[in-house]
Parts: sequence; structure tokens; C-alpha cells
Amino acid sequence: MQSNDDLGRILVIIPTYNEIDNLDMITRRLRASVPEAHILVVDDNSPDGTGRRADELAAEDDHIHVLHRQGKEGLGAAYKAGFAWGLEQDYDVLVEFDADGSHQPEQLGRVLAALHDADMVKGSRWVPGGSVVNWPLHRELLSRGGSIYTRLMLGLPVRDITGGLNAFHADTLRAILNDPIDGQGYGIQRDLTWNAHKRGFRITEVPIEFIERTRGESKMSGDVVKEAMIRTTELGLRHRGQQLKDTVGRLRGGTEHAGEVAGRFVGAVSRAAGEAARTVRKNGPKGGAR
Ligand SMILES: Nc1nc2c(ncn2[C@@H]2O[C@H](COP(=O)(O)OP(=O)(O)O)[C@@H](O)[C@H]2O)c(=O)[nH]1
Ligand SMILES: [Mg+2]
Repeated sequence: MQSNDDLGRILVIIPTYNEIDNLDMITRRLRASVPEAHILVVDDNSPDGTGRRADELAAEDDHIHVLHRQGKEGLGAAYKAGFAWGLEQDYDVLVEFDADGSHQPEQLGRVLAALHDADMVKGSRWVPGGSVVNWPLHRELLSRGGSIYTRLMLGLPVRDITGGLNAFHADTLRAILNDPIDGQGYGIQRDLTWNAHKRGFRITEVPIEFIERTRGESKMSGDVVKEAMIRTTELGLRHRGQQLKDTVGRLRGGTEHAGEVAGRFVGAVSRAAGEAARTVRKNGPKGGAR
């Protein structure tokens, strides 16, 4: 494998909420597998004491750091805080990584190596060579379906859009954080990928074997899925409306009139999408499959 020494200083960010049974395992395996990388645990004041344990690990190892937050504010908020910390500390590469062992530290080296030829690298379950282990069928269908839906709505040429193992060069991350990012939920993975694509960054997917957690509980819920669907639909309609506007403008030779008509159409579509989203948020289905 290509050496990763020339990538600069690496920070692996691990958001945690009630991961006391996983924290020692994940930090030990990461330190063994990618010894040069630093680790930042972003804990949302986990009731099970994950934050305190992280402090103990950090006291013993100068490559482990902890960011304590007041309470559970969601994955997106935790990652945003972790990114801000890492960029402030001038890390060259920043990585998103789960605490629960679903992402295997032993596969991180391959993901990092792909950064030599890419701006953003996604660990991917849905490219050849990628896989999931011990996932119930409904979870696999949801993940595959979610990625396909997002790919079609946004025209995003990525297979595993919702995947949570992502690595960025600092400059790439700094740029894409200027664009809108889902403040709370798992939509952060879609938004980071979409923003990177829109800005023309090179995104590479590296196959990973994703193993369902064996300890602790998933924080994924039906509401998280619903929120992701609504936001993806909003983004997609806006994107497709913009494409239509551009096409009409070109067909009409770019006359102001065509632009105006298309503009009104896009406005109407956006308002309809917003209205639909508000209605579903108010009345929509609760819970359901993850
Ligand atoms: N700090 C923080 N971490 C979270 C939050 N929600 C999930 N996580 C962490 O994010 C990672 C992925 O969440 P997980 O529940 O495993 O989701 P799943 O893999 O999609 O089932 C895990 O390390 C969780 O502990 C949150 O609200 N705050
Ligand atoms: Mg998980």
C-alpha cells in the first residue's frame, strides 16, 4: 500500500453518545492500525459516562483528545463542532468515523491512501468489493434505497451517499462547510457529499466491509429517515428546477422573458416543496423502519 506519511497531520473524529462499551475497543484499534493519526472524541454528555472514560484515555495518550458538549444535539452538530476544532488546530486531513466498530480501523489506511488522488474519499458499501455484515434486510433496503433516491434526485454520481466513513483534505472541508449543511441529523453525510460535488471536488469511493454494531444501541430512528427524505426531496426539486430554468433560458436564446417564466416556475416548485415538507413535518408518519 502507498504510504500515507505525506498526507500531513490526520484527525479521526468520533462522535459518541452512550458508547461506553465501544470506546476502548475503537480507540485501541485505531491507535494500532493508524498510529500517526490523532483521535477526537466528540461526546454529547453521554449519561453512561463515555465522556469521562474518554478523558481518562486522553490523559494516557497524547494522540487522543476530547470535546465535551452540553447534551445530545445530533450527529450533524457533533461533527460540525469536531470539524471546527480540527480545522482550528490545523490538521491536514479530517476523517469521520463511528464509535461502534461498524467502520473497521484496519480498513482506514486504504481510505486514507485514496486521498492522494482525491479531495474527498468515502468508505462505500455499495461499490464492487463493498459489503455489509449482519444487517437486517430492511436496513439494507433503506440504505440502498436512500442512496439511489438521493442519486436520482440530485444527479449525484456516488453509490453510498449516506455512508458515515468519510475523509477530507482540510481545504476541501473548509470550502464545503461554507455551503448549507444539515444542522442536526444524519443528512450531514448527504450534504457534505453534495456540496463537494457541486464545487467540483474529486470524490472517490473506496469499498469497505461495514459490520453492524454488536454492542450499544443505534441512534438511527424513523424520524431521522423521514427528515432525510423530506430534505433530499427539497434539495432535488430545487436542483431540477434550476436545471429546467437553465434549459428553458438556453432554448429561448436566453431572452429575459424565458428566464422570467422559468424563474416563476422554479419559485412555484420551491414553494410547493416547502409547503409539502411543512405539511409532512406537521402530520407525517412517526417512527417506522430505520
Ligand atoms: N455526539 C453525538 N454522537 C452521536 C449522536 N448520534 C449518534 N452519534 C454517534 O454517531 C455514530 C453513529 O451512530 P449510530 O447510532 O451507530 O448510527 P448507525 O450506525 O446509523 O446505526 C456513533 O458513534 C454514535 O455514538 C449525537 O447526537 N451526538
Ligand atoms: Mg453505527
